[in-house]
Amino acid sequence: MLLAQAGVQEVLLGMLLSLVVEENPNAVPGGIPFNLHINWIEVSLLSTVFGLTKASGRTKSSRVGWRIVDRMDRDGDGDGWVSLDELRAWIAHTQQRHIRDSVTSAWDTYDTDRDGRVGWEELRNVTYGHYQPEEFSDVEDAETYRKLLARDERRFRAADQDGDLHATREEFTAFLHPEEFPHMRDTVIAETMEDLDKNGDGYVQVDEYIADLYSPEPEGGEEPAWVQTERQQFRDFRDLNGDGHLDGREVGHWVLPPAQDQPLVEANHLLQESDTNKDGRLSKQEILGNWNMFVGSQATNYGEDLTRHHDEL
Ligand SMILES: *[C@@H]1O[C@H](CO)[C@@H](O)[C@H](O)[C@H]1NC(C)=O
Ligand SMILES: [Ca+2]
Ligand SMILES: [Ca+2]
Repeated sequence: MLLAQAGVQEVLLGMLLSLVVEENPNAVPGGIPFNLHINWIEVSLLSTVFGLTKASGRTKSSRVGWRIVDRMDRDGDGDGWVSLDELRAWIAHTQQRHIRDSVTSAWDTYDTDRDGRVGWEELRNVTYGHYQPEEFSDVEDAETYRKLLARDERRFRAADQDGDLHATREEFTAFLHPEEFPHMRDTVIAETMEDLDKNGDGYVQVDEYIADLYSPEPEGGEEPAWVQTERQQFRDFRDLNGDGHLDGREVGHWVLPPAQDQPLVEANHLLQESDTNKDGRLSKQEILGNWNMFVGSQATNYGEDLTRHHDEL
């Protein structure tokens, strides 16, 4: 660092203030809460001092983080606070955008003849090569391939509502994100069932449920406490009719809970955890003070949005 020791603090403080004002033109009346978003400030400061402002991914992500908070409020009532409604709307918006983006990026891969539809044959050829199912014999794990192919075909047919074996964008979205579409419910349940029901009796026993989450150490030993908790969960919340295993209906209730407003659940959770003064709404400081949790949540598309440009949000 080339700055002389004397005066450094004043210089830094000046930069810091101008950064805060630049990023937050309607600065909170009553002063700037330095301590609360120290990470953002530190990173901004250091990179400014080192002349890295635009080059540093972390700086950019912190700046985008700040803007995300602004947008949450501005898309709502713009009163300077983020309410539960605004947080919920933002999370729903982020989810929908994530789904659209994933369909857009898959589309080019699968619509190989560029006719604006994804045919089952296109999807099969891209995913499994130009083999017919019976030709998997030269593949090492032929049985696994056959099963995966059959499963994809079943899912495709469920998504392809007009049954022409060509998926429109909407139908292809249902194929890629079946959990978002009520008419895909049976498919999601069937797939979950197949994944878990190792003894093939058509039910999920508690050991099959646990096996999906945890594999015991080869040398044996005590089961960790969280696994015990999961066993209890199975008994208390998954096995609704208490007959000791899960049927399709119970699996459905678990993986696609009825009428659950997922964005609202997530928004509530973030609000509870971040609302330090318990006034039922979030200030920017409260959000940035608990920023790590936001970075791990759908509100930032699990952190991915922090590398986006402003107008892509
Ligand atoms: C898929 O592969 C088969 C076998 O190579 C080929 O005959 C067929 O035309 C391909 N279909 C599409 C839509 O690309
Ligand atoms: Ca096509
Ligand atoms: Ca079973």
